[in-house]
Amino acid sequence: MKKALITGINGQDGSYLSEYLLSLGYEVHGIVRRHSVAENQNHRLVKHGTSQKVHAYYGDLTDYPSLVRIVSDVMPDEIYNLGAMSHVRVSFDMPSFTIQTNALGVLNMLEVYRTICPNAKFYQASSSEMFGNSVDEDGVQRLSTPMNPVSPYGCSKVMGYNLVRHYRHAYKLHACNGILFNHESPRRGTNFVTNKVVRGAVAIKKGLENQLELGNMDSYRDWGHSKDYVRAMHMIVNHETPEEFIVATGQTHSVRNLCETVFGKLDLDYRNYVVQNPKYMRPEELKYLKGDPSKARDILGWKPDYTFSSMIDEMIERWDKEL
Ligand code: NAP
Ligand code: F7E
Repeated sequence: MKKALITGINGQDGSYLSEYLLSLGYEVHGIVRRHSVAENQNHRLVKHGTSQKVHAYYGDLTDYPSLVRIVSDVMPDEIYNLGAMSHVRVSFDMPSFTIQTNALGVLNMLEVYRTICPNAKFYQASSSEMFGNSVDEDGVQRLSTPMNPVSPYGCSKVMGYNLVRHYRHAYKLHACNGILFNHESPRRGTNFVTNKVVRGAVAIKKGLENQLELGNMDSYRDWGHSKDYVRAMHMIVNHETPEEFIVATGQTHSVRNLCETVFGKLDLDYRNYVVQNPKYMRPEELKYLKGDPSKARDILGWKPDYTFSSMIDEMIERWDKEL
């Protein structure tokens, strides 16, 4: 039985990945952070019925001794480093914590990996936010597109990405990066735009709220489903050679189009309900993302099961039940 260790196991991706690895017969271990409300530290695992099936340990990416203890105890075959301060807007408010966790945290994990279980395989959750506003002439980001991050989050992820490549080359480790474009689901945090729009539209439809406040509606994102993307993580780490892969849908939608689609599915016109609030704008915005997933498709055989539309349907269903 293979052993996987997941940092950020209580996050959106961590919860789907643990379910997927359990379905493949893995023994799944994960790191959770202590929270003053104990129920919150593993709430996604409890909610989706996996808390009793995984082994959870208190730890933190910024706390090196905790990582040494956990990795020595588990001796994993595969490490998935998903833990991060993952909200781009919040990274402008908390730049130091963001860098500590998303950049120095990767360094901590790599050192522990290199010294304790160098024969394991290592996956790093890298992000399309690393590209910033670089776009190739044909309107796509690919592995050769320059990285010019435009947020503390993007800067921290570039550092993590480069550290993984450096450790792979310097110490001959099986360490790889998945550069994942935005991926969503009913489990997405409610302060990310997709789930915020879906929750808000369903609340308006039910007469519980009467408007939705958003920031910039003219940015474009390549949105896929987390469930499809965690399958890609497993494929990337188990590819015979450690490499970089882009995971994306190859399609892009504006935030405005997202609103049109979500409200439209509920027979509402978003223009009657959505208002802009400068509080949700960013000091610097990443305007446009559209990824080229051809390497993952051709080499790994990865392809998504969900479409933009079926993903939104699933998210609407969650809020319809919950509100
Ligand atoms: P998420 O829902 O925010 O989950 C992040 C997890 O990291 C949470 O469980 C969080 O713990 C944990 N965490 C935060 N700070 C930590 C620290 N200092 N030490 C240990 N754990 C810590 O994010 P996600 O959407 O699942 O994303 C997973 C990873 O993929 C992240 O690294 C993210 O940056 C990256 N990524 C995401 C996307 C996307 O569109 N979703 C795209 C590209 C890359 P709590 O549960 O206690 O808060
Ligand atoms: O914003 C705009 C916002 O916060 C998407 C993370 O998973 O993907 C995610 O980062 C767009 C931006 O995601 C609101 O300005 C408008 O243009 O959902 P988001 P993100 O910043 O793209 C990348 C790939 C990651 O790696 C990150 O971890 O929507 N927008 N109005 C808004 N965004 C939010 N959150 N809230 C609004 O009210």
